[in-house]
Amino acid sequence: MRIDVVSIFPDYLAALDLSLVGKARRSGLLDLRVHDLRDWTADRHRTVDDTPFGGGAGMVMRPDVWGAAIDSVLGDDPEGHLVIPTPSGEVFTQRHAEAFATETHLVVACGRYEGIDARVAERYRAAGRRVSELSIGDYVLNGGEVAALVMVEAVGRLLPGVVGNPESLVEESHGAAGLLEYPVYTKPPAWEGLEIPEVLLSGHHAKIDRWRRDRALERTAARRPDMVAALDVAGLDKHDLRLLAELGWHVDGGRLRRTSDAPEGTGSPAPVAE
Ligand code: JB8
Repeated sequence: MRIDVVSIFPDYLAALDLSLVGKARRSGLLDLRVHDLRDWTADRHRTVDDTPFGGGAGMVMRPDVWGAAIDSVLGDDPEGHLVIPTPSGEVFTQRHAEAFATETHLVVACGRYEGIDARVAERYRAAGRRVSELSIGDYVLNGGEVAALVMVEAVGRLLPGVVGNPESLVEESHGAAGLLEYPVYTKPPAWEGLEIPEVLLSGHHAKIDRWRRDRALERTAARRPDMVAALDVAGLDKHDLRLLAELGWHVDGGRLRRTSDAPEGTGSPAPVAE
């Protein structure tokens, strides 16, 4: 797979030489190219921004400079998919990462200031390109570079051959099960007066699997009630449903719903209003 990242701070992407993604690049599984947007400026000052039409604070990135950069890195590849990190985008999830990992060519356009002139996304969509405007979460960064790092790492680790043991991709949080991961432990078995759960030493694999699933359900109910509400009831067994009932969730119209007066989040009762 090829990924081009275009930025006015290409050094921000230096971390992609490291670790798993760096190894994928060196092995040839990932052809990752980082570019300086200013290489496509036409003036002596290498200007990439200007004042916003309609007024307002800050500066907006010029569409002509971005158009030249994007045309150049897309070349004649009809499959190139334009990805624009922006706090106004839809939220980037593991589902996006999985879909992107099946593609041949992504071009990630990292904006700064108040963002990129809206005609850039419009122009490539009008030309029949795939264009995805994506946010990595509900907070605001100073530019798209950190979001690009997140997306490249999330996609890169899913490319065939990149993660040594593909089984480690199966059970993880935000996978198909729709649950957070269970807690994990290693040596020493006693540390600072804390012991590991005894069942993990039992060698009883069915019991360990059940214990892990219970902990995953508890964590998900406490931390991510939105994920519990989105669970496919058909994928739950009677033990799951009994535990979820204890945690304040019941099946209603084929979906999980919070039982009224159920314990909130951490499992402690909701505070009573004064
Ligand atoms: C200017 O918060 B973000 C983000 C913020 C940005 C730009 C891109 C992404 C461009 N500010 O994900």
